[in-house]
Amino acid sequence: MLISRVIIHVDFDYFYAQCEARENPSLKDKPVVVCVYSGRSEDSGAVATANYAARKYGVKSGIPIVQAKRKLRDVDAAFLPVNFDLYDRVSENIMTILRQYAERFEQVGIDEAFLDVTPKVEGDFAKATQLALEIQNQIVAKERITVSMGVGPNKLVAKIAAGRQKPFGMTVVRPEEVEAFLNPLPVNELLGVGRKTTIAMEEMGVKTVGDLAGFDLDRLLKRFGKVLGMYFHNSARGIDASPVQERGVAESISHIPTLKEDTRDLDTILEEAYKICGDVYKRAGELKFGFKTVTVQLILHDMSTLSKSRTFETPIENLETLKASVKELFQKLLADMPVELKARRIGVKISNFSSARQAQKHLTEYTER
Ligand code: DCP
Ligand code: CA
Ligand code: CA
Repeated sequence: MLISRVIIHVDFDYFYAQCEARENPSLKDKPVVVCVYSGRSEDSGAVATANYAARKYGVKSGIPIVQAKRKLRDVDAAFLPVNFDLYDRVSENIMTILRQYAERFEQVGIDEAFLDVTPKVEGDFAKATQLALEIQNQIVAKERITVSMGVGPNKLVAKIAAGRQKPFGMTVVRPEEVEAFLNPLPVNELLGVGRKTTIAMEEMGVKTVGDLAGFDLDRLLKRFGKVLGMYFHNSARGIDASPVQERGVAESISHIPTLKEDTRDLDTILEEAYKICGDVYKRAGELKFGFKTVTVQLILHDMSTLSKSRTFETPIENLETLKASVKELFQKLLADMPVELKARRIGVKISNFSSARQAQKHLTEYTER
């Protein structure tokens, strides 16, 4: 017998705000607004998220802080700056719990994940519901954070289900319930149906997922093109074969340029090395990675490699520290290198990241300078 896949989607409730409330219990019953201050003027910037007490007043992600303050002017509300270290730490802890339950695991951003639990529950949705409840309670017990869950036969259905009941909700959609579950929903519940597409579909008389599922396929393909049209058609019918897949988390960032000529001269090497420091440091900043380990490499003609690394107690906070460390490491490495040898390429690598945000596995660039 063909068993259905069983996929759980987990989305953490009002995540940044909930982390803040966990750390400071006095915030528990107040509206909490977490803000990204731009620093331009006192209240310039946007709301990252708000707890449900604040949402009652119309405060939500993305609105200007000034507007949120206006909405909450008569209320005892807390406005807090973002504290990414806290959210990263909580996220990593919860992801570690989730990962243990999944046959396959896929983290999406800081506060969402898919778990394929098919073998564990033998394709049985009743067992899956029990498992999902257990996971939900486990997270409350260990991390004091509530999450909402969706259980479905694929990622598409599980994700939409997870958003149906929040906070601390659980929505289970069995394979035979998919059609009835999806049909009444507005089309913009589907991934990839944004504001423009919603308007375009409305003009075609398509308002709900059910409308889209029943819409003439040829006309749909003409309007949106083959790939997108087919995607909408399948999505509206709850068809999604995409696997739950581990996403690569960057483990290191390195640049390994070729030197203009072979050398063992420290100054020549450092001139090149400092440029690389700037590049990798910038890249780590873009990815919002903190890193603790610096590795330098000397690559010889036969591609044999000499390397030395140093790991700091805390993430490296500035480019100057990185450069100083790189200099020290190359000095040591050159002192150890047999005198008859010269380096053809040099490398600087940073690793041991303190935040596991999404990125490719190894971001190495072999560049010619
Ligand atoms: N976030 C942000 N800016 C946005 C949207 C979100 O900084 N425009 C951040 C803050 C959120 C986190 O991402 O806490 C997760 O986003 P969600 O959309 O999942 O929203 P929440 O977790 O805050 O609330 P919900 O309970 O609706 O999931
Ligand atoms: Ca969330
Ligand atoms: Ca989310």
